[in-house]
Amino acid sequence: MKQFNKQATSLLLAAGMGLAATAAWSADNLADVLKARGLSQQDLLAAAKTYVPTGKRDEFVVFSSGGQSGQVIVYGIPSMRILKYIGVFTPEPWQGYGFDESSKKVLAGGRIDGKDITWGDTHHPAISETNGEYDGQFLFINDKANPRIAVIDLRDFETKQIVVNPVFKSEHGGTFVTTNTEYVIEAAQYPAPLENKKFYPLEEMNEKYRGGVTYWKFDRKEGRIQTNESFSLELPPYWQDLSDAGKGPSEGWSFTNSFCSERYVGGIEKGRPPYEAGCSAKDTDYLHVINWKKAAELVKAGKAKKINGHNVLPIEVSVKEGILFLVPEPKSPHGVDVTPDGKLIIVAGKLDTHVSVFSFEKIQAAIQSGKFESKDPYGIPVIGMKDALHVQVSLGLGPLHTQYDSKPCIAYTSLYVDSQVAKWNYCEGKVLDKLSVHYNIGHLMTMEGDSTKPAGKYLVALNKLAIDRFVPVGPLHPQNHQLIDISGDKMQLLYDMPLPLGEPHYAVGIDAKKLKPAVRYKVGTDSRTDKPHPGATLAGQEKTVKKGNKVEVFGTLIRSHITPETIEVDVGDEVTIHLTNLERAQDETHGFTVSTFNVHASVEPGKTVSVKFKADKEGVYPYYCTEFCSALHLEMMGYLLVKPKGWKPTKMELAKGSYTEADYKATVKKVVDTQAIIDSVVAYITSVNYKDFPDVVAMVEDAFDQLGKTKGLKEKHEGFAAKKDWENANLWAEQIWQYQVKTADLGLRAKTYLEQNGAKKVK
Ligand code: K7E
Ligand code: CUA
Repeated sequence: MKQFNKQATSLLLAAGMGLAATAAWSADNLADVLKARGLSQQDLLAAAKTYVPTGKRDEFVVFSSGGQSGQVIVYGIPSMRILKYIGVFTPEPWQGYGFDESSKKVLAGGRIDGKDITWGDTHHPAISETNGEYDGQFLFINDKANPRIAVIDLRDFETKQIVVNPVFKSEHGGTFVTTNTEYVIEAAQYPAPLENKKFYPLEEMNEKYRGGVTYWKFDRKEGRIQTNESFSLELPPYWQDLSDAGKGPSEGWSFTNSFCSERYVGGIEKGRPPYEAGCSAKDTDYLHVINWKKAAELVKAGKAKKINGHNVLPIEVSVKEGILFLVPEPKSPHGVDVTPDGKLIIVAGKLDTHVSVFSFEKIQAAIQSGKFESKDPYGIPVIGMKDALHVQVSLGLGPLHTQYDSKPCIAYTSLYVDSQVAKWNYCEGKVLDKLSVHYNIGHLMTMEGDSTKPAGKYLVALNKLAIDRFVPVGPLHPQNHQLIDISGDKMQLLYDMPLPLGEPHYAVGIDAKKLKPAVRYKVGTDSRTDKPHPGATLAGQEKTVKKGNKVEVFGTLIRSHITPETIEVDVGDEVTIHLTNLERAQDETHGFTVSTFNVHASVEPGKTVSVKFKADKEGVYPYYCTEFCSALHLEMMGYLLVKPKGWKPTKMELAKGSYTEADYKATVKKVVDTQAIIDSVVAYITSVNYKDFPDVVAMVEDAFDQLGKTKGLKEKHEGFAAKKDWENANLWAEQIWQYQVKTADLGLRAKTYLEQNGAKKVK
């Protein structure tokens, strides 16, 4: 943080000097640019704080909900450059998500009542934690509309699992993880009968409608949620909202706020005041305080009842066993955020200018001494607000969410109505600073701000409205994520980023160094199951198998050809094409599609993917690689021939080229010349300490991999030449050159890398 200020000063000095000496500088000096673009020194400072020069990387990585897109958006901080969209609840064609067989199975995990649901209203991402700190292994995200949770593995940034909540019809307060990611918390939103497909009239709201909180058991070794070990607490038909897990002293507990504890039922069409009036009539709603550790034990002890095959602890059991309590919280609260030390719980008012800071110690003292002010209509003990409060602070209009700084006692709260971020001290209950944002902020997010060790430095305001901030793109505006420097005493606005995909509600930011994604898969891996793919194929073992009307192709991909290059089937056959990417080079992804059959796969190095379709129409359908993977990427193709019933071949010869001996000799010379280039590059690489550069070692390995494929081809083309078959002689010599080109390409990339990264001569 000090560093920031130092940098800032020297930059300002530099800019100031520039302004003073304008006349002497060339046309494109800093001062001229500032003037021409109408930038202030403050702008320049912000630019310097956010600019990440070419070749450099961001310090933090953000996982943002993609809102109604059903995806996750990944971007870097401080640059705010978008890095990836992860397909989660919605098919995502680039990654083949929903267009290849394994990813279809992941999406099928999110089917409800036998129907595909191909969108999601994603709200709250959460990074897996170890001892309350982000560990960078997994990401979870919820779907509010169709109560579901997804698991993303951060080794490959792919969605591995979607689970459907068995008892809710909507949810909001997910996902929040416990200190060691034992459970992923998901709370209901709008009350409904817990039993599936059960109808009760709205008049029976109080008796038959229920809310709840689900604790999804996460198996870290498998990287999957274990549904049979998961459970829910039945809760009254208050509208449970957000949640957070306790940590430190409050570990083992979780907190879920609620609104509409009025249990109001609207009906504008019947002349009743709308929900918005009836749901905000009372001055207080309830914070649910739950001992999840004990709840898990009760479930193990058989105290749960099964609803829709899922373990649910009835309210009476939770009350009797002393694991469920309520604390009044002011007027239609929103957001519940446990402080990094786990001692306090901050709830924002939404319709109240206050944030309320509750003390876990006081809550526990009330529970221990049995000091309750009343019981709610369902018999749940209610702790007096005064007995639980640490402090209440008036921050402004529409407080929603709170995040924490690396500095003790410092929090930031979003003020929706005021369109401001408030910085305040929650230990002393003092407002420290306010910053206007643009406009109507929902969530905000500090780096690692949900963990026990927030990293400070930056805050992102996730603003709902952009209004006039960007070039207009029609009535539907992007959202505006604003980057704010929180390293000093005063917050400083640095950058506006339009987010053009859904309404991102929440985001989490992690130190980029904690993420260790893989470069390639072990050859033959099914990335969605993390297991060996039954369709995996090695080079030279490609084959097409036909059994009855089922055709299975076991193929491979490598620059720049697909093996096989012709697939012949009969009309009506069910075709499955398994493809293994044999590349090991970083970023050598191939794609695959077959014309008009609505299949697509992204096949990263080492991955095996299957696409499946019914060849229900006769004809000729090109298939090709969809990633521009090499200079001869366009040649990476083949033909699917769907033959009519009873078709017999008539003309058996393929059209021939007219190659001559001269063509052959020219190709052979090209091969010899190219080899000389390769040899010189190899000589350079081996003359320096290339082994000290793991990236280069990988490139060299890949290069020799490619060159190794030329083995036996020289004898082959010479054999054809001896028989004066110039076509085959020339083409096989050409194929050697194709491999050489890829070798040279990698070699030159390695050479450039070494030159740019200060490789040293070795003897
Ligand atoms: Cu406040 Cu869904 Cu987290 Cu939106 S919620 S803002
Ligand atoms: Cu492989 Cu293009």
